[in-house]
Amino acid sequence: MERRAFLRAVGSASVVGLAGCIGSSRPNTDYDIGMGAKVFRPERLEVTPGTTVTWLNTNKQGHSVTAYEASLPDGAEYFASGGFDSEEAAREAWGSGSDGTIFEGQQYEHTFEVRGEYPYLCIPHESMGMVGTIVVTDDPATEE
Ligand SMILES: [Cu+2]
Repeated sequence: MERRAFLRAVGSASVVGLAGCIGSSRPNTDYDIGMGAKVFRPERLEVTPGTTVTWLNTNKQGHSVTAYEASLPDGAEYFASGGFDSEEAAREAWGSGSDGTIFEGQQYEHTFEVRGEYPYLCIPHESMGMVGTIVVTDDPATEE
């Protein structure tokens, strides 16, 4: 009798646990932009100011998220995986030791405050068209 009561309690607790964990306990599905073979998905993402965007490398190859510095909105903070404060520094670090690489299953995130368009690239795959754009707007399109 005691054992049955125990099992029933565990059973109902785990159902509650599953319902409450969507998103938080499954980090590999909790991201905004996936990095595929040579592509960011989606390529263009619109968000409201103050949104934290999360990239996840869903691919076996290493990638980077590196902002095009000259194209950022006025007053916007520079962003790049590896934490570099300029595009030049990010490219140099990649060239000398692949610093800033996001490996398979790893994430990178950045919070966007200033409205405008933020084009960015993946350093090793830029020439193959692996580029993307974050658009920060008060009226984002719902496509994601
Ligand atoms: Cu890439």
